[in-house]
Amino acid sequence: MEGAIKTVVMQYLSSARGKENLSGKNFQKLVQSQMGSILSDTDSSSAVKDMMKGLDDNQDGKVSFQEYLTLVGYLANSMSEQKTTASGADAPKH
Ligand SMILES: [Ca+2]
Repeated sequence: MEGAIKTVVMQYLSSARGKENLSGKNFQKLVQSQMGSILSDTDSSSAVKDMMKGLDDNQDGKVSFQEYLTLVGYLANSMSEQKTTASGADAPKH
């Protein structure tokens, strides 16, 4: 459990490269490298962009840690409801 939380935090920090927010490009890399098997459409950059827009509460074009946690929470929720399958969950949309 602690290891999982640490992974969530460290993945964000290393993807953000010392910045406070993830750029669109770094967000895409993170999603594709770390969430490819539980999210569908991660190979599509337009789908990832749409997902990022849905997460981007303050609409600054970047993903803050809080916004990233929204995605993590969404995925955790999907898993708990067993909606996440091998074929992947739909990306969160607003
Ligand atoms: Ca944002």
